[in-house]
Amino acid sequence: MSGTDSSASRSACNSKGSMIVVSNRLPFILKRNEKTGELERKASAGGLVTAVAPVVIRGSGIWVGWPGIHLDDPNEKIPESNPNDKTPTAGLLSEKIVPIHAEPKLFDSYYNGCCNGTFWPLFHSMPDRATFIADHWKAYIKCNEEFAEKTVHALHLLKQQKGKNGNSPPIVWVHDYHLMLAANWIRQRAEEDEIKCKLAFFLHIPFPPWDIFRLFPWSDEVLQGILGCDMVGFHITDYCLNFIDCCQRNLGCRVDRKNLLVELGGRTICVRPLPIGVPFDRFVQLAQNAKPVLSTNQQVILGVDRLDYTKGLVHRLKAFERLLEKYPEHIEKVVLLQISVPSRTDVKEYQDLKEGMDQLVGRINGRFTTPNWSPIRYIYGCVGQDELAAFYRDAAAALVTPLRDGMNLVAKEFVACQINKPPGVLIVSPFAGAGEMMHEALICNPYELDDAAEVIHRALIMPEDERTVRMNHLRRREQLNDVDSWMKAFLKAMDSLEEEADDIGATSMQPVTIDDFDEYLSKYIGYTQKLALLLDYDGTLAPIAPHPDLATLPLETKHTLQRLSNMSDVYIAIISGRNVDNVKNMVS
Ligand code: ADQ
Repeated sequence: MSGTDSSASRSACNSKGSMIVVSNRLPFILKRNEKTGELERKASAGGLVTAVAPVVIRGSGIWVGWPGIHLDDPNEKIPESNPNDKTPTAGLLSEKIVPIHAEPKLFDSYYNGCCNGTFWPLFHSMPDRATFIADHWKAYIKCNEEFAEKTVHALHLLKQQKGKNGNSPPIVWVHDYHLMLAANWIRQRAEEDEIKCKLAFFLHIPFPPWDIFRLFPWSDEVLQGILGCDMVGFHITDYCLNFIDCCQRNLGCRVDRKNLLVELGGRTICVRPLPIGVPFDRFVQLAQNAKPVLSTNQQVILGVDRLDYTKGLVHRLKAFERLLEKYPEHIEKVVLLQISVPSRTDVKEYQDLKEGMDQLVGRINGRFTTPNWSPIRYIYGCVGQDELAAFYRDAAAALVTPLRDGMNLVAKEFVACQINKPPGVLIVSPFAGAGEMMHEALICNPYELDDAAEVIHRALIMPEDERTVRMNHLRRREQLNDVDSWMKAFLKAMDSLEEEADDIGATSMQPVTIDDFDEYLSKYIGYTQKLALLLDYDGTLAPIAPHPDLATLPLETKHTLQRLSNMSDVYIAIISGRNVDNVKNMVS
């Protein structure tokens, strides 16, 4: 498969109204230059920014968020981007930025206390790690109010601006668990000021089941906050259903599970699965251009994660240790390369994890190291995108085994970078959103160490043709469902996608190809893991004969059908104008 085929679904998209993005962080951070004392922008390179920033810029929209620094003077001007800046936010003018300022202690209580101390573990179904502290919740409310106020200010700015999107109402897109209360206040204040807008929320982490969610003492307020939106998006249908369940059981809302709708206060809120993708073609390009960084003949198993307890790193190391115990033939032949980017380093939980990892790596290496080889290479740090693409490209397998994860972009980036033959093998946890949809990966329950060791062994010895078939399917799906198509799906769900003439032509004029057919079928076969064969009888299974009773099944066809019908994941249906008994007679 070519990694750079272009498709209509991946052309740039525009929104009908200007877009205001509201996220905890701005799409870049501000740093003070130590020599000049001036503020400077430092770019962030995430997929979300890559997809969303161009839409905001083209539609003359605004980004509301915290700049990553507490400024003494809140009126200090946000600098323009550096003239050499080639990142997607380079075109985001400072007048299109509305920064959030918060008193440092309050912000810490909101961010480290409530967001990362409560919602992060709770929403990842780890309630024992969550703290429920009223002051943190109060700080969360205050900060969300501040974000809401600044968003209403942004709406006023758009109203004054006579831009290209003047006729359609602006879209306000609130992101993630930091801002679950903001939408309701934005709606109320916009209504008071007679400003029309469409409101959307997207959660990047899982939405937990009701019996976990209700542990949060102020869970009703959270739901009411989110339901201030017109559309609420999650990565996968399971999270949508969890949310709908909570709305019904906590708030007594009328809900429609089939069409994913919730009713509250006379409004109907749409809930939609919108699985995020990665900038696939950019990763292909990076992989094509990156110099090799692994100088070893050993097979490399790769792990790339933020150092977070949800990512299952301790379990992963233990599974690798089990592999070496059970299959000593891998000793001196295989290396686990774990790259962990420091994260939330001022939180004790994360400091403990770092210490635990250091000790475990030391213990396993101490146990198995030989004069020529150590089983684990551990990089505690952030690596550049080029280097990352080279690691992805050259690894024999990737271990993406979180205990819980909203989606997990690493799995998708790895797949995009598999441009070499034979390709590597993706091992993914069923508890990541990615595990729900990347069916051709090897699925591995990170809690079950023995089985995880078996799965790693299977990946290491997998024949080339099996690797290739699996990876081709994975790559095709991720290329089609890249981050731009996620952006389009979002705008469609908001009924705010500006159809381009090219797009309309492309979808209505292009002939259906075998690839389209494969893609269509893979949705059904892949999702259920079952194969349904719908077979026409006369003229297909049996040759046309002068009389219907003479149209019998050839023996070979009969045997094939028998073999298929014995497989538990294959369903066979015969389509015919004959009556049922007659068809049964003919095939039995
Ligand atoms: P995260 O929890 O941060 O995202 P993930 O989706 O894996 O998790 O994204 C991590 C990103 O950081 C990837 O783009 C990866 O390349 C990069 N990264 C990780 N380690 C790195 C390292 N050592 N050096 C350089 N880069 C590194 C949250 C949710 C996820 C959801 C995303 C997007 O928790 O479930 O997929 O948002 O919605």
